[in-house]
Amino acid sequence: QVQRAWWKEASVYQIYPSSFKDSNGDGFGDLGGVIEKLDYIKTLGVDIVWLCPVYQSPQVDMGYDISSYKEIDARYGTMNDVDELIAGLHARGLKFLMDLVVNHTSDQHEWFQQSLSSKDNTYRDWYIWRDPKYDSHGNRQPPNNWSSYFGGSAWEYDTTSNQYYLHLFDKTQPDLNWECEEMRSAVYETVRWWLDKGVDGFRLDVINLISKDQSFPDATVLDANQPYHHGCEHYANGPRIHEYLQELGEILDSYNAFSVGEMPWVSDPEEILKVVGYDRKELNMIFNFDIVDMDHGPAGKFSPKDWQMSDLKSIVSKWQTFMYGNGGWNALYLENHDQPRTVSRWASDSAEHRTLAAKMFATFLGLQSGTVFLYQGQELGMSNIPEHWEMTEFRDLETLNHWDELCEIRPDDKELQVITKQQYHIKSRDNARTPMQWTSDKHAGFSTGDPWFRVNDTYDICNAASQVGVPGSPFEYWRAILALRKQMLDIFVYGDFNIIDAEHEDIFAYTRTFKGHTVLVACNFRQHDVDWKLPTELKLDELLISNYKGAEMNEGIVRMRAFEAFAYIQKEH
Ligand code: TEU
Repeated sequence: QVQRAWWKEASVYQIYPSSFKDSNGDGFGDLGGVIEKLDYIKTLGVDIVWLCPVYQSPQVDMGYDISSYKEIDARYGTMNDVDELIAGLHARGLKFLMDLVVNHTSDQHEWFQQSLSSKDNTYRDWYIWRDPKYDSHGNRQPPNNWSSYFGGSAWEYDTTSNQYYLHLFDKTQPDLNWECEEMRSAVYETVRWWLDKGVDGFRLDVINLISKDQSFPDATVLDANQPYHHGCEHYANGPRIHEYLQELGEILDSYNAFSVGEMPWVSDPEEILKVVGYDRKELNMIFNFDIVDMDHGPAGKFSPKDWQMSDLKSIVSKWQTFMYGNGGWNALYLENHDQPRTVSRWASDSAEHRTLAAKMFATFLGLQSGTVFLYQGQELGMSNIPEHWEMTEFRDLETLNHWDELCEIRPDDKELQVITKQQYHIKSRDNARTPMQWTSDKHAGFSTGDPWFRVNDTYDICNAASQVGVPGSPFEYWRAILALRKQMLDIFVYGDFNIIDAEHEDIFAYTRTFKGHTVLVACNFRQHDVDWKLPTELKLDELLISNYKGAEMNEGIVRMRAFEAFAYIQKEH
């Protein structure tokens, strides 16, 4: 018997504020814009809104570099706007999640400025400082060989103190030292401060990276041509992670708050169960990266790799079954502000197939076991930035740093440059960050000014105004999926999950079962018809939802049309 909890029954809508809605015409989305669109969000049928960081920030990494935890960046508005937003959400029965980034701060944060100022400042120990190493020629080297996720070494040298500080992300994002008790207290105090303000919970940025192996060992060298290496084995779910998460979890639990932790580079479900196990009181759920890393090639995210249906099936099956059977819980997602658009990445964004594919993915994801996360624009079937856009249109530091490094290291390798550019068009984070498409008016109704990031060319055919209330639209389809979860909580939230026809290369099918009731969900991931032999124990009895009019069946064979998806409930026979 699975434990019931309100956060298991909820669905979440994620807002990337810069690109959501601009209310003052400066070209950046803002809090006023979010407030304007609360009824839209309510109509969709979600229960919780997760807002990406709006804290004061130099915006080197779009707000994931926080310079003050208790101030709002002027780009987004004021603290009054936050209060108004919380009140507006609560008045509609919606809950509010802040995005909390406490693995690192901005280098402009007062804590870091103090820490940097001298070796004996009381804040020195709030960040991770280490002495240089020296090679056999006496040349100064960083303390170890770890790479930063945004390029180069993970260590930055400070001449004044002759020490390096650690930054797993950009050099303007120094890592906090969780070994330091005063620092932890300050973080916990911040968490309480926001909860007291009326925030209902947090999405915790890279929260599994906070505990590092204190001997800071070198990373294993997988590619000897690279100067720096992925050191995650020494800090992803590191030595003291559960201790810290229990301290944090105790506070969250005392407020009955919602928590979802971002947890890259850990795929061991036993380890994750220690975080999300119902009785562990660490976090409610985490984002794992197995699906979204499926098409990352051997040389990293921006190298090509074809994914196989069998990969997807074993990943989904693993998490669904393991968590269900062991008192854990899943966060279900395909998109967020770091991931490209699903229709373009794994299906088709052609005029003919885009909306079918969007609805197929809604069926695939939305009827699984877990809490559903929808990212702004996903409910409209928004697609990646168009192929003809040049490098000058890209904005994200991850892509831009990667490109600069590539051009520097391999200036003459034109072929690699072409391949890599294609990969940006498939996987760059920028694909998710183009402004929200509200209408077919100028700038897609996102802003009256010049948008900070170019609006996707598709806005005339893909926008909210042409979808809300329009039968057959991706928006209305998502709305129906979320409503179905609510109407049939026992099956869709608490029911058992089973993969059907596990070997099939084209059809992703599963059942959800609760106390003798079974729903069959089937999705054709291909752009063409697939004849699927319905397993004999299953029947197409009563149609719950489909992106076509219902299945076409002949003598036990279902002809599944391009990107067709459906759910049927079985009658008792
Ligand atoms: O992301 C961390 C992360 O692990 C990756 O998804 C990262 O964004 C990148 O795509 C690796 O290829 C979180 C935030 O979601 C991201 O926006 C921030 O840039 C990052 O942490 C640093 O705070």
